[in-house]
Amino acid sequence: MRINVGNLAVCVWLNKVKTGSSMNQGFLQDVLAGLRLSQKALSPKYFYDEQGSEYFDQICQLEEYYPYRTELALLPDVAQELNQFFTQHSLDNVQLVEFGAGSLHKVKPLLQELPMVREFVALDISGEHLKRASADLAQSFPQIEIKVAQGDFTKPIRLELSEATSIGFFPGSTIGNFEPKEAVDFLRNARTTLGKDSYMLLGVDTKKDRQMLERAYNDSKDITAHFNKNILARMNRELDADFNLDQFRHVAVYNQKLGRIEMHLRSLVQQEVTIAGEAILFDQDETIHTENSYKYHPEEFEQLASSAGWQGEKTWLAPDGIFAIMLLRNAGG
Ligand code: AVJ
Repeated sequence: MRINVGNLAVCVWLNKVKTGSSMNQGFLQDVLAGLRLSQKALSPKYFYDEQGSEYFDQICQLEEYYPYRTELALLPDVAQELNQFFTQHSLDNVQLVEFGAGSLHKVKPLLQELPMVREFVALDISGEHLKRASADLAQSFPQIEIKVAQGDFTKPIRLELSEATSIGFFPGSTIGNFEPKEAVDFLRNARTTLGKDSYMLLGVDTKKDRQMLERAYNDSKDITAHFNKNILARMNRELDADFNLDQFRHVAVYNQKLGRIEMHLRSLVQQEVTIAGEAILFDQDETIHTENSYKYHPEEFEQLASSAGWQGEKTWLAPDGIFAIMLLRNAGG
């Protein structure tokens, strides 16, 4: 059997594979700390329980949400050129490591074109979702060793590395969820995780006009609103909270100065909410900041990556420059 899920073999790869209960502990602590801030805030990583991962998959099918389909359309070309590049560099034993692997749609075009990939390691915070997706992937690629692990990749992780050259894969512009400083930390950690002579392939959403950006996060079917509010529903389910979802409104705006989409949940009334016995007060119009999605000019991102020890090797741009896929090389040091 090629897939190891939730067993001891998985624990060997990760410093800490969070179990259901310790995950909940961390969730409660983070929630209470975040909601005590003067600008209330929650980490977007908590969107992705079963329900949230499902909503996110629906977002990816929306006409307004250009990042998903734009990146997916770019990947076959990227994969072909990567094949040439790796062949030229005589890389014949490659291990692909995907961060935040989710539904595993994006890796398929890569696995199809890259015969040198012998092993695929998928990390995601939503274990069940990943488990289902990986069973499907294993069927399509019987020749590739597939390993999946539930884990929080915002923390440093340690992988049991084979002799293979490691290539990190971080699609979807999920890197945009980090503050730029945190993105540098993540990239530096990834460099340690992947080892010397490694590469990193990243999806980066680019800066563009406000209208297109805001449309992508304010879809006409309100799926993004459900996705955003799911974090409230999740607290109700898991933390014995009593949020009334109708008393909050989804807000997504482009903060041009900071180059990021911000998602918030705005309290429509003054109200008190209880979470695990703790009372939290909301003024009318007060918001919970639930997500940042940073947008970068490709050169700007290269600059950021270089401060984490990664050198820009190649950039693929979608038509009109609306999305970028970037290959970085571990510059050592
Ligand atoms: C998964 C982080 C790339 O920022 O565009 C989609 C998440 N939030 N719609 C993004 C998201 C609202 C998405 N990432």
